[in-house]
Amino acid sequence: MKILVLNGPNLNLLGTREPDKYGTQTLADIENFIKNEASKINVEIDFYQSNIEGELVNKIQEAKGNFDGIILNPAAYTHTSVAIRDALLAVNIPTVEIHLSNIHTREDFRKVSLTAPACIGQITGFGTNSYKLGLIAITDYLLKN
Ligand code: CA2
Repeated sequence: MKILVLNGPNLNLLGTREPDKYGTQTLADIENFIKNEASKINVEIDFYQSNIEGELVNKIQEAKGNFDGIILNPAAYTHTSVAIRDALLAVNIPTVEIHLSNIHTREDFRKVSLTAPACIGQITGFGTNSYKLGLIAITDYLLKN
């Protein structure tokens, strides 16, 4: 099973600023963590981050035929991106949206996700463990569907 882990804008800054909101782990730490979890269950991970909306759209389009599922933290594009939502709907690859923070306890604009309706579900608020929970959710879904 092959899973694409896609990360949106500013997540490359993780561990350097705002540790109260997003924790102290870097994105490289999260990549190692999720790849280690995936290796235990024989899942192959491709891990990618971009600050550019179109590059995330390209990655989603290229995932068709190459990945069984997607774990997506669209970061700020969660709340704005019709383009990412449309790409997810176009490729129709099962996707779990994840967030480090609980977007429903933050500012009102973060409570709305344009991308979640194109996903099979959303995991939000568990810090780095949101990635692990996303992996459990997507692999379990793919085994049953
Ligand atoms: O909680 C999440 O995972 C978010 O997707 C993170 C996004 C935010 O816009 C979403 O509402 C929720 C922000 C990622 C920015 O990460 C930073 C890391 C360090 C310093 C500054 C930003």
